[in-house]
Amino acid sequence: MTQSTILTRVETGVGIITLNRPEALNALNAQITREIAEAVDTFEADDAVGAIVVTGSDKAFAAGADIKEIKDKTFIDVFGEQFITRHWERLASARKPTIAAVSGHAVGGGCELALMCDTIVAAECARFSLPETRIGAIPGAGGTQRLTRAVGKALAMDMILTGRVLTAQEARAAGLIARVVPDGTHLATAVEMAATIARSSRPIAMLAKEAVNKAYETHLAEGIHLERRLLYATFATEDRREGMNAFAEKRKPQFRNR
Ligand code: CO8
Repeated sequence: MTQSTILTRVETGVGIITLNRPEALNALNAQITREIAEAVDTFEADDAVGAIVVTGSDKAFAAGADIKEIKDKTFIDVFGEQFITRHWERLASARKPTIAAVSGHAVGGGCELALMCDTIVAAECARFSLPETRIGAIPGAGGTQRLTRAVGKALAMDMILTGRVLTAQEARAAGLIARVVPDGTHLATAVEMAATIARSSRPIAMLAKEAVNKAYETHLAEGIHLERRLLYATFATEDRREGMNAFAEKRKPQFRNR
């Protein structure tokens, strides 16, 4: 049997997916993208998991699509097998909150995989780039859309057309990532953030995530309308009542995820 290309574990309510193809700097081949999608399916169905963290090694989050695997493909191959759409996008459609913990190279599809997560925590040594035009392709896992929405057109064009590499500090200043932490502490920070999310009410966190993501997909009036509807929906939950009662009674809330 082929050895798995990822490692998974659950810790403090957090499902952790570690990309594990060190020989190829976690380049994303068909097997690893399928296994990531399967791990997301498993964690979404697991009541013990309230949030998901995706990480790589200290040297590389992921060095992009596996160029050696795709270099001989034809249009008919990639069109027929729904290359990228089939497995990669599963992470983007996760309903539970997701965090990318990035160290080292987040290149091409690796950067795009991080961008599929709800937020990104990076070590100082993290480097972000979309250099696909350097090898005769273009970003194809959402990069032209998600990067542009995250950092704006001017910087997205700079990165995509010239292959410019952003340092972690530059990525944070541009709004691509949420936090920069000392080398070696990115995973612990991301897991701590995810554990905080996992301790909150699951349905409330999912509603909040859905509302924020809508800001990327629709116009302002429509987004505000959805936000208001989702806020009203929180009033149908026991956890909303518990959260507000706990505040009034000066005690910690006991969320029951309902
Ligand atoms: N695919 C396959 N193998 C890779 C990849 C990759 N993307 N990246 C690194 N590797 C392999 C190397 O070939 C090398 O293997 P070997 O030891 O057998 O020669 C091993 O990983 C280590 O890599 P390096 O020796 O190159 O390590 P360095 O530290 O010197 O350099 C870099 C690190 C800068 C990250 C360098 O490896 C690099 O530039 N990699 C390629 C990055 C890249 O261009 N990524 C974008 C890929 S395209 C993409 O993601 C979206 C494509 C959508 C197109 C759709 C088309 C249908």
